[in-house]
Amino acid sequence: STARPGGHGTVITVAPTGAEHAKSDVPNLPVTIEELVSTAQDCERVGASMIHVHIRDEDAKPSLDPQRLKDTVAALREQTNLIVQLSTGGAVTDPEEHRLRVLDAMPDSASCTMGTVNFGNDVFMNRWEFIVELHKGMREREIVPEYEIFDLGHLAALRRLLDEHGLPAGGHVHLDLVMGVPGGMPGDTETVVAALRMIPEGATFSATGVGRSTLPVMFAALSAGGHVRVGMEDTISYARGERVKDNAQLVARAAGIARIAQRPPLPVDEVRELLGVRA
Ligand code: KMH
Ligand code: ZN
Repeated sequence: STARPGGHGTVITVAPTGAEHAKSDVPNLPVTIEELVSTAQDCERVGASMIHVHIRDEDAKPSLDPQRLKDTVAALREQTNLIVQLSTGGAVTDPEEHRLRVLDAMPDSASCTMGTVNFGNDVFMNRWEFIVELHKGMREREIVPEYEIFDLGHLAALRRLLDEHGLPAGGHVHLDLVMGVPGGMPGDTETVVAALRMIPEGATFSATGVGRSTLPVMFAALSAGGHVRVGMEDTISYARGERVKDNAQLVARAAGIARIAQRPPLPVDEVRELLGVRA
């Protein structure tokens, strides 16, 4: 992956909101379109090139409302230069048809989770046929997928998907290792190394460590040539006993670590080229 456009730089994705934290528990979580845009701008300024978006409704509850998704994509496109990635994962309770409909909001990119996984006390359901529908739906719309890998078996499923159904829009494969979810793979160096052997040839990968695995996963991913995803979807604690101030604080820390690793944050236009996302 290091010989591709983008050289040795790092793609920093911010996942500012997610579907799991309640606004009442985490008051600084961005939930309105205005809060999301302002967070996105702050994160862009300190080194993010892509934003992984979950939206919330008027009551700050997770939502997949089609009009609100379209308005969010439009607002982020108008007011930032970030690559806009919508979550098709939604919340664990979202039905498949609502998750598929996310693609009609026409983001630059969308997530595609590569298998079912226990998710804390819940089950995050991703049937094979649903995965195939998402993959094809994205290709028809020229949306670039980011394959979400919660467990090592999901990498075997990704190989099967590419073998049976071909490459995604843009011709490049990018995936994200989501590590440390209770029920999924652990967030540690050994597991990053195990994943490396199963990542398809020529693919790029980022990694995100949930909760206290945030920093170990970031260091392991950077040293293995990977990219990073950070944000309050995955981490609300900055250090032991210290809450995250805002998403930009997490992006700024990742950018600093990436620079120290001689893997500086990549500008958005280079990331578009790297991932095959249209300008
Ligand atoms: N909220 C999780 C159940 C994704 O965005 O694609 C799923 C998730 C993955 O966050
Ligand atoms: Zn997500």
